[in-house]
Amino acid sequence: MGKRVVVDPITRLEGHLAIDVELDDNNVVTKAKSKGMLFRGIELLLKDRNPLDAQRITQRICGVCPTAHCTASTLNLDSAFVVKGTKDTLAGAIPDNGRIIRNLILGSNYIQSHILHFYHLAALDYVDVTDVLQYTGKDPNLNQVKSFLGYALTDGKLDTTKVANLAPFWPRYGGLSKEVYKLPKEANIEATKHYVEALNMRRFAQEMLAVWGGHMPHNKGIVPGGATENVSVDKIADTLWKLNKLQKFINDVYIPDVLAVAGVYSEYFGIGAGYGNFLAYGAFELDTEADLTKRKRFLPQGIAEGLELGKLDPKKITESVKNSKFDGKTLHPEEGVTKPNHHKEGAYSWVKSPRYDGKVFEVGPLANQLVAYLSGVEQTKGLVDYALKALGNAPVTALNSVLGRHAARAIECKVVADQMANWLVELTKDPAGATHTPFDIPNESQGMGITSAPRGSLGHWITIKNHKIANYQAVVPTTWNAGPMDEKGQVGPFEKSLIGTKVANDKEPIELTRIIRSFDPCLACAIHVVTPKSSEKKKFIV
Ligand code: NFE
Ligand code: MG
Repeated sequence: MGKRVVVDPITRLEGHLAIDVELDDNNVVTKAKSKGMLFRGIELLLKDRNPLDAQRITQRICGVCPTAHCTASTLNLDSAFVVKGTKDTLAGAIPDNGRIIRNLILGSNYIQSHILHFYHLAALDYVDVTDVLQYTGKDPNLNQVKSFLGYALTDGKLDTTKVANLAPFWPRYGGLSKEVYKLPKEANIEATKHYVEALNMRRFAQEMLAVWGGHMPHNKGIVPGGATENVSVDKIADTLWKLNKLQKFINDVYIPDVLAVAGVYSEYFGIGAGYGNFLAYGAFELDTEADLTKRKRFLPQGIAEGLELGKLDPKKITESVKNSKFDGKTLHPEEGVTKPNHHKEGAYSWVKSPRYDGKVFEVGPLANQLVAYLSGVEQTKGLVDYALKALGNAPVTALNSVLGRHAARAIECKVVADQMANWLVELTKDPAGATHTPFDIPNESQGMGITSAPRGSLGHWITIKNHKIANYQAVVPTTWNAGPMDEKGQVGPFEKSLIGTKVANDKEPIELTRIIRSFDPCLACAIHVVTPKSSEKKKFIV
């Protein structure tokens, strides 16, 4: 048995994830387990409720991507509900303005989420904020950071016994090592400035969402039948103003920073490869074709095995629970069950293992952008080719890596932001047009809502009986990526991407956390948070 290294919890991601790996004598990972540490319960909570509640309740799965759950649940209900007084499903009858408003709401969440991930979750793996102690200029944000770092100084020098005061900048693997944190001083200082600026940028994105969705999180704008808001010139102008600031930030700051990190840490193009199988449901509706596998989407739907593009067949999706803490067998989500069993023999995660055609697929911006690239989406193609050239003519296959995931996320952020400007212009065509179609809820029905969340392919499935939810299942991006080994012995994408990695220092395995963070995990989504041991309400003194 090799050396065991456990990282529990991995910080700077959403929720509670542990990784448990075995190293050989050369410190190379030979076995890896990805462990979701909390029970999910939202699906059980939906049973027997009014189907309309799904739009409200599933948004509570997660504070980062409630918009995506709102979108998936609404598409799900669109496909299960019918246009008032007819038998046609609502899915084919969404008015154009409603469709576009939905795109704007989801797009705002993408931009917020991708900026959040790069700057506030991942960048601290590469950027040494402590170089700001040497900053002598007048930038107020940098001087604030410098003064914050002052909590850990003794005689003007960083004192590693005091760094506990420096969260979220510390604790970190690699300490003060310049072999681990390799960016030059000026780049570290500049990136820290952008870290603070990015907070403000995220605010603009959230506000843009609120213009069309009422508020963020848990918007009320995307509903079965279309959208609740009407179009107005004020809303278009307000959104454009905010979007322009975000586009400038993405072009002048985010993309250059990702390329700068990629240039200095180029070995990470060779670290963290997954299976090379990618799955994308697609997102951002360009028409209202009722069948979601035929609907035209700005981010196209498809699967890529290596560089071979294929068509998605949602019937081929299953979830295995072999090593998950649930009873039951491998099922399609339409028939999925949620039967928790904390003490199940051999099970090591609360995450299920989604599979496509029995095989393991990775989801996320890399999957979306690779499918878009192979489908010939112009905007993506241009940016991917530009990035690969800027990185010394790297081949497309190099994207299957830690840096590939970061680059794809930045590219996705830009193409979505740029397209949002086009949608705003499109709204000026018929501002008085309807945004919503009235509907009936059938006595019995089934639905499917598939879209892409910021972290990748997200699907909701519903069965309605007696006008109530008889079964509801969500198969979530981080479930695809973080799931454990299945009954065929195939490990999940996180596990696959860790195996084969050489760790320089097994006490501070930063290679492993860099790999995991490149996926942008969200365990709240993957599992949903319910405390299994206690039903006691928390008490607060106000
Ligand atoms: Ni909780 Fe989520 C996104 C969804 S991820 S963040 O994006 O759906 O698994
Ligand atoms: Mg599920």
